[in-house]
Amino acid sequence: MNKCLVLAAILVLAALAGGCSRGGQAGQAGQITVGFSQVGAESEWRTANTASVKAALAAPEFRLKFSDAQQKQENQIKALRSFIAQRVDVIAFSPVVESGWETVLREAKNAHIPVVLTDRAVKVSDESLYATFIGSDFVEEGRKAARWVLEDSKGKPGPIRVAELQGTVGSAPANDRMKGFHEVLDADPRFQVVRSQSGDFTRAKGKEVMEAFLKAEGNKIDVLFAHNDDMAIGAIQAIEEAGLKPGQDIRIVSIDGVHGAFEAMKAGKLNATIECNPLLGPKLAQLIRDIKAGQPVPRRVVVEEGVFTQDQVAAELPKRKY
Ligand code: GZL
Repeated sequence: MNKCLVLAAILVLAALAGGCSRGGQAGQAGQITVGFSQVGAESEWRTANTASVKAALAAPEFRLKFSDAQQKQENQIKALRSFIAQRVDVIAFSPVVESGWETVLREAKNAHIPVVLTDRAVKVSDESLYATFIGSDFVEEGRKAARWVLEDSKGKPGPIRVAELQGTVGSAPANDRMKGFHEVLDADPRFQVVRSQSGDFTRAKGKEVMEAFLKAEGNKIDVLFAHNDDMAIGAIQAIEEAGLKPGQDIRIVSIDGVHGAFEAMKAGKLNATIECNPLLGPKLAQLIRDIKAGQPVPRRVVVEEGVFTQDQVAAELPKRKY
């Protein structure tokens, strides 16, 4: 009888020990438990980004805990604190805005949990609060949009009246795309930015703000720069409802390169989209493996991306992966 009790106790202890490795509840031995906090589901880009991350971290070596913050920083901070309490192996997240992360990132550091920034950056006083940042160069994306406007406006006399639909207030893509766009455009005195306001990266808000722009400017807008394709697609609806021809009466350039943008270009309603690659999953998975294996990782991993205009749609659309 005693032998049975001892054997049972050994089996129970072994099971508990196996389940107590970092990663909270019983993850399989050797799995890397990853806590991922996503911005939300606000755009086609975000949908593609989430699909890429989930697909890459579905590999058996990972155990993914995924949280959707619905574009609220407080939800992301709660999620990060929950990942810390669950003692995940690595935290990865796309910070909805640039500031306000110092405290929770210090809590992760004190818990010896490495943090990977994906897609968007943070502003912190101590760069050691995160291991690496994988994402696009948003300032360059803004410059590319302005360079397209300059090219498209070659030979046109001023004043050329520009409206700008900004992304989420305080977010790295909104701040940096605006910075890059104005760095290039403001050098040409023909351009007047008559309206600039946030559409929060969504189609609905993009349409609503564009309606207000058109009303305020008496439809006298020549160029629209939208920080993402979703807001441009919303604005296209507003432009049509105002009786104007998007892509002709108002020349439109936006950023992301999502499928909807290629469809809009095919219909002649959008003139150009600056690619912002959301397919970060595979590179993120490799960074997490390397961090877990104690390998050095670069502080910054930039993704390559192009510019697409209407004349390229036929050739490019079949090749698009998002
Ligand atoms: C950019 C990403 C932005 C996209 C938007 O990397 O953070 O957020 O441009 C998305 O479509 O909502």
